[in-house]
Amino acid sequence: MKADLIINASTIACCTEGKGAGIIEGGYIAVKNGRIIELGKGNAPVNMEGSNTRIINAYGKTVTPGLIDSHTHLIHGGSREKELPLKLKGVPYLEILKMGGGILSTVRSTRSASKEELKSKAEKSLDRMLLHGTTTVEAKSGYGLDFDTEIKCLEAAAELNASHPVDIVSTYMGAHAVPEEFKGNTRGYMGFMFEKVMPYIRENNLAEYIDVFCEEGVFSPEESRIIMQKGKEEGFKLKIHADEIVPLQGAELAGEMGAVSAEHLLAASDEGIAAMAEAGTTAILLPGTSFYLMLGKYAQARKMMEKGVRVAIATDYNPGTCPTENLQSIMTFACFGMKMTPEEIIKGMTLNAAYGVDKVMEIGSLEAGKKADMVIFDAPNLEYIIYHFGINHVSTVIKNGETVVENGMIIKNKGIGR
Ligand code: IZC
Ligand code: ZN
Repeated sequence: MKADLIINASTIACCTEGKGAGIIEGGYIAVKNGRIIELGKGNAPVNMEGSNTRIINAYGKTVTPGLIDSHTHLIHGGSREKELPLKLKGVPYLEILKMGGGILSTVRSTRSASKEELKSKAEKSLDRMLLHGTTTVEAKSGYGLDFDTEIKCLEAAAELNASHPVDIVSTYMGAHAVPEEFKGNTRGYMGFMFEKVMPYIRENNLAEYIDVFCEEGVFSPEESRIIMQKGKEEGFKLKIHADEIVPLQGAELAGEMGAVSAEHLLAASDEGIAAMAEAGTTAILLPGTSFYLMLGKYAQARKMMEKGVRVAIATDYNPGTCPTENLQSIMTFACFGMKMTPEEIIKGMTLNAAYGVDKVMEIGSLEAGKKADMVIFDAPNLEYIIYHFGINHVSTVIKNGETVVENGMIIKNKGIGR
């Protein structure tokens, strides 16, 4: 039997259900066989302190659940730093896409990369995520668009899920853009996804979700509805990139379709917010993207929370609109951009993010019975992590009860807890 005991933690953010982040000041967490068995304030139960138990002294430190990055475009080839001059000249994101750049430029790089190349690039990203405290990540395809490349990307994600400590939740996002070979024939491309790609992914269990980029010049709300309906019929759970730039009633559509999550939502209407609250759709907000697209505008997190919508926060890690794997930087953007409190933010990257990927029974909070996915930050409280921004505060990461990061460095142990 393997056991760990964290003692003397200055702050434990349990992130359990209810108001606030369930803060314990000065506490302990006991872990056995990869699960949390007990936690509380004050001294640890004596019966844990056997010779097989590893003691971790977290004095002066903050313990949180393993962070969940609930929206990323993990697998892709190439990078888009060459778009910087265009961005600085003020050429809008959707304009760059229309010119065949943006997503379509990453599609070209991804198509020409081998599966091994994609895996080794994504593995570096997963390492960075883990070092910054992320233990579960949602990963969307959508830079292949043709059959072979989409499958290559989803297989790469599945193989990395098996070999890397970070758990990956996979999403098929064929509806990320209309590929050049179907230009002007969106319906033809939709038919191809429905007949050729979705059934194969389903049969081979390569994705749990589908996602659609409902946006002006990409997929209209009508097309998005058809894609979501078809995805649902195939047995996928639903996600949608909704109201990112142009208000298209994407939030309303998410509620109507019973999507697990709607993401971005900068331009979501009051009716859309109400529809999401009614349907229990989690809002996954991506403040790093607002910053990086220089939109001068953030999603209305405070209003969504007031209206009873669960708010999760993620990186949107992708090569065009938010090239960072670091959720700690995103905490600072969420705080200053959306006026969220440190407790709301940590809940957004743990419990609410677990709702956003429908894994709340296993992860997302520190409570007896859940997986021992935990981060120890070298910071006395949550505020400090957000305040001292742009650096990595993680000292230790525990995944399934195994220490995978120690003193801020990865201890390589592939296939842990499996
Ligand atoms: O590569 O531009 N919004 N998809 C929808 C993205 C941003 C990623 C990209
Ligand atoms: Zn995205």
